Order: sequence, then C-alpha cells, then structure tokens
Amino acid sequence: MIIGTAGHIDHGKTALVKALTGIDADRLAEEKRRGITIDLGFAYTDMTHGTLGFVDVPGHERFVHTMLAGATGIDAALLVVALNDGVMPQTREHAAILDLLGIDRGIVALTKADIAGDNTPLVAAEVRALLAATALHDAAVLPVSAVTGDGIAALSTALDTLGAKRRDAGGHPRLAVDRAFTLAGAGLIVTGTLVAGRIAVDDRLMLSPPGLELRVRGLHAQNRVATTAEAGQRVALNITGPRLLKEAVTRGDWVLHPDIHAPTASLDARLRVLADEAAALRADTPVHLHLGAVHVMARVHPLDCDRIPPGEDAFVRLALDRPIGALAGDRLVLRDAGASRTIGGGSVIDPFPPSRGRRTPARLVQLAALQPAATDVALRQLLALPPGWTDRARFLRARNLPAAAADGVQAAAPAVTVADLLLAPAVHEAMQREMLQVLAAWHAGAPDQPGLQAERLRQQLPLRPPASAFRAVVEALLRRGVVRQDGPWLRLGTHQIRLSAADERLWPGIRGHLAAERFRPPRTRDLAKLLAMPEPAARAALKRLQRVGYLVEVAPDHFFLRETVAEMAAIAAALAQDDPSGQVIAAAFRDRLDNGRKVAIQILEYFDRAGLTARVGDARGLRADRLGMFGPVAEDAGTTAPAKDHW
Ligand SMILES: Nc1nc2c(ncn2[C@@H]2O[C@H](COP(=O)(O)OP(=O)(O)OP(=O)(O)O)[C@@H](O)[C@H]2O)c(=O)[nH]1
Ligand SMILES: [Mg+2]
Repeated sequence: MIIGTAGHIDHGKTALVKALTGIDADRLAEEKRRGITIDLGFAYTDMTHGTLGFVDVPGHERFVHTMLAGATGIDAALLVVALNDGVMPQTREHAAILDLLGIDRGIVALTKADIAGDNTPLVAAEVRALLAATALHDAAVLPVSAVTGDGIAALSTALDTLGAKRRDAGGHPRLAVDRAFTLAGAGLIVTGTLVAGRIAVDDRLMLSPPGLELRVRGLHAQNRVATTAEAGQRVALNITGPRLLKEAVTRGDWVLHPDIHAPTASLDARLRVLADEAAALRADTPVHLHLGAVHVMARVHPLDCDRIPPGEDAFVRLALDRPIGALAGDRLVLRDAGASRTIGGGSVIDPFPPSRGRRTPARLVQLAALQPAATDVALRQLLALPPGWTDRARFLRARNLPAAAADGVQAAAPAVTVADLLLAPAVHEAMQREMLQVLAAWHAGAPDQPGLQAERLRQQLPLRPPASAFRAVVEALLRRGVVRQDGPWLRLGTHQIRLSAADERLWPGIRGHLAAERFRPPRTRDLAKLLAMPEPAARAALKRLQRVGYLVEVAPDHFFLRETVAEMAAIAAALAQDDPSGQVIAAAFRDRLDNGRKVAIQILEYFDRAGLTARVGDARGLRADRLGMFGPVAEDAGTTAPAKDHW
C-alpha cells in the first residue's frame, strides 16, 4: 500500500514520516538548508500487512504541482494538520485535490501535540468541517507528536489497516514516472506507481509519449529487489533501450505496454468545479492540467453548458498544448493559469474523442453512456446508442483492455467483433437482415438482373455499416450460402435470373453461334448478320445476356460463352502447371486454343484485368485460388475439340 502525505507547509509531514519509518524523506541539500520539502520524498516500513510505502509531498504553495505528481499514485492519504496552526490554505487545497483524485481512505494526523496545549477539539472540529463533503469524511483524526512519539504507534496501526485501493491488475502495465536518475553500475532508473498490470524483468515496454522502446533489466517493488511488480506497488525500474537516455525521460511520462502507447492532445472528461471558486468556469479558459504525474497547459471547453458554476459538474473537452498519455478513468485536476489555486477536477471519459461534433446531442449521450467505471456496462450503454458500433481497437485501448481480457467484457456487455468494430448483437443481426431484405426487394424489382454490386448494396442499407464490417458480414453470408457472388454481383442464394421473354427466344440462337467455334466466336457485327438483326440491337441483347452471367465480353464487341471463359481459365491453369516456369506462356496458350495470336492475347489480357493472371515480364503468373471466378466449366467442354491438337 502507498500512503501520501498532504497538508500545509511546516505542519510536520516529513517529521511524521520519519517518526513512522525512521527515514528522512528530505534528501536534497536545499531541503535540509531551507527546512522545507521541495521534491517528492519516499520512505518504506514493514508492517504486519506488508510494506507500507510513503510518498512525502511538499506543502509550499509554489509546489502544489509536485504534491499532485505524488498524490496521483497513492492508495490512502495522511493529511497532516499542526495543532498550533489549524486548517490553513494548503490544508484546504490538498484536501480538495485528494477528493478530486478520488482518494477515499486516509487518516488525519493532528501534529505537534506536544506544543499545542488543548487545541485538539477545536482543530478536530475544523478538520471535520473541511472533510465533511469529501470522500475522506469518515477518516479517523488522531493527535500525535513526532517529537515525543505520542500517538505514533496508534497512527501506525491505523494506517496499516486502511487497505489498498482496487487496481486494474489485468490491464496492460502502466507506470507513471515521477523520478528518473542514473545509478553507477546500473544505468537509467525510473520510479513511479504501477497503476495497472504487472511488470517483469526482461519485459519490453515503451516510454510514452516519446515512443522509445525499452527493456526492463531489473526492478524493485516497494523498495525490494523483485522479478515482478504488480499494480498498486511503487516500482523502480532499471531500463535500457537503443535511444534511451536520462534526458529523454521527464516526470509525467509513462512506462507502458506498446499497445497503450497513444499520446493524445484532446480529452473528453467529466469535470467538477470546486464549490469555493468565485466565478463560473468559462469556455476557452486556460488552465494547468494535472493527470498522472504530468502537467500541461490546456484549454477547457464545456460541452453541455456554456459555463460551469462553482460546485457543479459538466462534460468538457480539454485541448492540450502537447500530447500526453491518458486513458479512460484517469483522474485529473485543473489549476488556474497562474498556478495559484485549484479550480476543479474529474476523470477522463474518452481519451481519443472525435474532432468534429463534440457538442452534438448524439455525442453528449455517448459521453454519458461511457461514464460508468465498469467497462462492460459502458460498452453495453454505448452500443445501445446509434450507430450501435464502435471502433474496437480504440475502445480497448482507451479502457486498457488487453485482448485476453476483452473476451470477458464482450461476453458480459454483450458485444460481437465484426472486422474492426464492436457491435451490439442486435445491430449485427439487423445488418444481416437488412442485407437480405434489400437484396430481396431488388430481385423483386429487377428479376432479370444478377444482383447488386457490393457498394450499392451497402449504401442502400438503412444502418449504413462501415465498409470493413459490411464486407465481414457479406463474407459470413457468402460462407453460409445465403448470399452468392457472381463476378461483382451479390444476390440471394435463392435468386434465379430471369430473362425477358424476347431475350429468352434469342438465347438459343446466340448460344449456338458462339459455341460453334467457342475459342474464336464471331464478333458482334458478324453475329448480328448471322442473326439477321441490326447491330445495335444485337449488341444490347449481348450486354443483357452478359448481365445475367451467360456471356463475358472479353474484348470490346467480342463476347464468349461464360462456360468457355471458365474452360479457357482451366486451360491456362493446366498450361501453367505443365510449364517448367510454372507460368502461362502466351504462345502455348494460343497454340492450345488455336484461335490466332490477337484473340489469344486479348483473352489473356482479360484474365489480367479480372485478376486471374498477372504479367511477370513476358510470362504470366496465375492465381489458382481465383479459378472459380467464372463459374463451372460446362460438362460438354472439350467434346468439340479444337481443330488442331498440339498435344
Ligand atoms: N514540537 C514539534 N515540532 C514538530 C513536530 N513535527 C514537526 N515539527 C517541526 O516542524 C517543522 C516542520 O516540520 P516538517 O516535517 O519539515 O514539516 P513539513 O510539513 O514536512 O513541511 P513541508 O514539507 O515544507 O511542507 C520542523 O522544524 C519540525 O521539527 C511535532 O510533532 N512537534
Ligand atoms: Mg516536508
């Protein structure tokens, strides 16, 4: 468990940590000289329930940002109030910050009991009033003296029984760096609280936002050499990486799993303005944003109101001066631009918000849906809203959900994965149903058409699914045979193309003429003469017959029977298999079909366009997996053998 001190300057925080642990957390020469804490100090002591770690923070009003960097990773607070002084400005500010950070366990130590006479009831009442409206309202209030040792044992026992905060042990590891230094013989060390996941020696992690890869050479957890560290522990990592120097590491960086390395300069959050603020928080107010151990300048844009009155909550967009690491649920605190007071705070709802439409009603209900801490509940509520899906990778990253943990959340929500999306099961079903309905309606209106092209089908679906999910749903329907694909056309498996009566009468004649010399069929003009039809009418009929899948226009005005094209594709494949190069050689193809060089080349070029073959220098590679694209080869194929046989 990690306990953080809090309280006004000189109230005895560092002296109390020393009385509890024997360790002087003020390690800087300047701290000793001035008698104040400047930077975070750390101390540990072994108790019956394990090691207690202390983060000792400065009370000076100029160092509240340092207090914030220390308080972010703690489980419980040790709020220190000197009995001879009572509640002072940083007592108030630190108490407000602890509340904004969601710290709900802690103890109030009334220090300097040895010199304060009988102030205790008065100061205790003052403290009670201060904490009444905060998460620490139930905190025990204990008088102590670091000088005489009175009350220290009781305080120590009380701290030991507070218990650690629940942490996200199943998430990817995330450590908020609060210190970086080099150690002779070891190299670069970073320290901080592991807020999620576990880290083991040899793990490959990343310094974020810089995006530098690193390896964990060694680690200490709660001040002890260890091979693994777990969420909730204070950790020191000895790290190494190709481009990793001490200068590259700043307080506020994260050491984390590469999957959650996603620096962001824009956050949607729920924000509460402190009740004792003098005025409402207006749009575009510049602020200091503190999150994890980082602070950055930002501007606040209320989303569901124009200004946020003191004591009220609102959704806000925070526009940051530079990208930081932040995930959903991270607590944040805002201070005024001059860094003289704390304004409010809250938690991140969406660390990767859309740039457009941030104040639309649709977006606001999404934010409300995403607010619950339980990921499965947030997901269920989000998917219950239009459009009924969300980007899976982004959702999992925002919530620090590794793939292994995602299954459980999806089962609980429930949600299904379709391509790159998470979908409500009902929406997934509706998507399939809509496809079948739109296809059925299309077939009813156009019985002589082969179906709908994929993109046109997608655009006619009321749900308008993104292309990736649409494709995935179509493929599932194709696998089940409910939908079939003919070239570019999608149709219901049950749909039979019907020709008009006139075309039905024309077809046997055309078929006969094209089959007579099937590898060298007559072109449109010659066919028109054979049929005694005007050429434009013949051309139009041939196009209609192509649409129903009977014919293929291999070259302009040169139509082949569909099954002949399938047969020629099979011939090309057989030639490729027999050729030592494994490729289709144009000359061999022409000799086999005996239809003249020009036509043979036109057919091969058609195969290139269709994606069956691909030019490789003078030869062609063939994609055997696409052989079926022209449908089956007719059963009588080959019975009318080509005139010359070269085999
Ligand atoms: N008599 C008495 N003096 C104390 C006690 N605790 C602290 N002091 C004195 O109060 C002064 C301030 O103590 P610190 O522990 O440095 O105070 P702090 O809260 O850590 O101060 P900052 O870190 O600068 O905010 C020192 O001179 C301490 O010796 C106590 O219980 N009794
Ligand atoms: Mg101190």
